[in-house]
Amino acid sequence: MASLRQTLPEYRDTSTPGSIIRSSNDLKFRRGRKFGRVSKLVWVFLVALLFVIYSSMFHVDLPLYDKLESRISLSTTDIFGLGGNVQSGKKPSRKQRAPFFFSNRSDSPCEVAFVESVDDLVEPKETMNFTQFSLGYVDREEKPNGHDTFEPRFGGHQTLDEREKSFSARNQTLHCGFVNAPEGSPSTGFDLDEKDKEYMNTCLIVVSSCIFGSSDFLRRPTRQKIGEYSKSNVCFVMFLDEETMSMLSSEGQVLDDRGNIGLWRIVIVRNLPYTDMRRTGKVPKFLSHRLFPSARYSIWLDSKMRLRTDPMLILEYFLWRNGSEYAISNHYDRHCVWEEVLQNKRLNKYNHSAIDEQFLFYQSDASWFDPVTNLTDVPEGSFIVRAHTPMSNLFSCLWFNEVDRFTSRDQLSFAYTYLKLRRMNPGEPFFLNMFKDCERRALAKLFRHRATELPSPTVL
Ligand SMILES: *[C@@H]1O[C@H](CO)[C@@H](O)[C@H](O)[C@H]1NC(C)=O
Ligand SMILES: *[C@@H]1O[C@H](CO)[C@@H](O)[C@H](O)[C@H]1NC(C)=O
Ligand SMILES: *[C@@H]1O[C@H](CO)[C@@H](O)[C@H](O)[C@H]1NC(C)=O
Ligand SMILES: *[C@@H]1O[C@H](CO)[C@@H](O)[C@H](O)[C@H]1NC(C)=O
Ligand SMILES: *[C@@H]1O[C@H](CO)[C@@H](O)[C@H](O)[C@H]1NC(C)=O
Ligand SMILES: CC(=O)N[C@H]1CO[C@H](CO)[C@@H](O)[C@@H]1O
Repeated sequence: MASLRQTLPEYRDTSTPGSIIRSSNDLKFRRGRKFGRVSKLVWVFLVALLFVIYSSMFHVDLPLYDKLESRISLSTTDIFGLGGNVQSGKKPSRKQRAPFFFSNRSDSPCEVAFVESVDDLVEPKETMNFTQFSLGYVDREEKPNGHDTFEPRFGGHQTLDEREKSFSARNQTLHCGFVNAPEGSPSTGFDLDEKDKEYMNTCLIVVSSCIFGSSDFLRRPTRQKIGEYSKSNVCFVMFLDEETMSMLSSEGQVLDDRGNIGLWRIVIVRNLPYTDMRRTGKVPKFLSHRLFPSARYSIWLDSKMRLRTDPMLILEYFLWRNGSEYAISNHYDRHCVWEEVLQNKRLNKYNHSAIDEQFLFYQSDASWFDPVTNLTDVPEGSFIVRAHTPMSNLFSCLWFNEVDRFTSRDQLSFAYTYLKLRRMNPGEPFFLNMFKDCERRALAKLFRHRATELPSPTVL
C-alpha cells in the first residue's frame, strides 16, 4: 500500500476522499463528544465494509487467463496507439494500477541525445558484422495444372513447407509480396505509375508513410527541423489511394508541379491488393526494400505522426551509433503477446476465431512459443528505422508473410517471427534495437487518426 501512495500523490489532493475527511473534521469540531460516539460505530462499520471489499478483490485466486483479462480490462482501450492513457508500471496488476486519470502519464517524450548537426555524420563502413547472404523474391506464380480455381494473390500462395524454409538466413528466393499473376491475368495489385517507380528506384534513403481509405489527414514533416542535406538527398514518399487523394484535394491540399504536397512526394497506389485497408497499409510499412530497391535505409512513419526530426539524425541515433540494422519502438503498455491477444479480442475489433487460429498455429508449430511465459516485448510499430541489410530484409518479408497469412494485427506476429528467426539461425546475429516509446514521441508529434474513419470491425 505504501507504494500505491507514493505513486499516486495526486489522489489525496484532488479527489473526493480528501474532501470527505475535511468535512468530517468540520463536523467533529462543531458537535464535540456526541459525534465521537457515533463515529466509533461508523468506523466499525467502515472497517468491516473495507474488509469485505478487500477480500473480494484480492483474495480470490483467478485463473491466469482471467487475471490477464482483468488486468487488461483495467487499462483503457487504446488499441490504435493514440496514447490516450499510458501506464508506467512494467507489470500492471490490480493492486498497483490506478484508474487512468490518476496514473503517471508517460506519453510525453523523453530525452533523445541526437548529434548536434548532420554535417559531421559518417555512415559506418561495411565492416559491421551484419549477416551476409542474398535474397531473391518470388516474382510470378503460374497456375498449377488442374487448378481451375487458382486465384492470383499479391502475397502469393506460399506452402507451409516453403514458409518453414524461408526462415533460414541463407541465399534463397522467398515470397515477399508483389507476386505477379500468370501472363495475361490482371495484376495482383499495388499498381504504381512508371514515373513514380523510376523516381523510387533512385532513392537511397527513404522516409515513407501511407493513407488508404481516407483514414487520416496528411501531416507534413516540420520543414524547419529537416536540414538541407536531407531535403535534397532523402526521398519523402507518401502513398495514397485515389479515394484519399480526392478527399485531400477537396480539402484544398493540391499537388505542386513536382507532384509534392510540402515535402511529401505523393505516390498514388491503384488496385489495392486487399479489401482490408489495414492490411494494405502493411505493404509500404514492411516492404520498403521491395518498393525502393536501391535504398540503403528507410524510415517508416505511421500517418498519425508528424515527423519533426531530421532523418539523418534518426539513422545515426537508432542504427549507426550502436550497430543496429532494425529499430522499432516498444509498445508503451503491453509487454506480453498474450495480453495483446486478449486486448484484441476484448475490443471485439477482430475476428476471434482468426486470432485463435493464428495462436494455435504458433503454439503447435513451435513448442518453445509460450506466449504466457515468454514475455517478449510487443512492438508499438508506428515507427520503424531500417538498414536494408539481408537480415533486416528477410525479417521484413517474414513478418509481412505472417500478416498476409493470418490476421493483419502485426503486433501479434512480431514476437513469434522474431523468435523463430533467431532460433533457426543461432549463428547469424540480427541486430534489433527495440527502443522506448517515449523516444519515438520525441521524434514525431502524435495525432489522432481521422475520427470518422476507424477501421470497420471484423475485416479479416
Ligand atoms: C512519471 O514516471 C517517470 C518515469 O517513469 C518519472 O521520471 C516521473 O517523475 C513520474 N512523474 C510523476 C508525476 O510521478
Ligand atoms: C564484429 O566482430 C568482431 C569480431 O568478431 C568484433 O571484434 C567486433 O566488435 C564486432 N563489431 C560489431 C560492431 O559488433
Ligand atoms: C550466396 O550468394 C552470393 C552472391 O549472390 C554468393 O557469392 C555466395 O557464394 C552464395 N553463397 C552460397 C552458400 O551459395
Ligand atoms: C472469422 O475467421 C474464421 C476463421 O478464419 C472464418 O472462417 C470466418 O469466416 C471469419 N468470420 C468473419 C465474420 O469474417
Ligand atoms: C542498441 O541500443 C538499444 C537500446 O539501448 C539496445 O536495445 C540494442 O540492443 C542495441 N543494439 C545493439 C546492436 O547493440
Ligand atoms: C525464445 C525463448 O526465450 N523461449 C522460451 C519460452 O519459454 C519456454 C518455457 O518457459 C522456454 O523453454 C523457452 O526457452
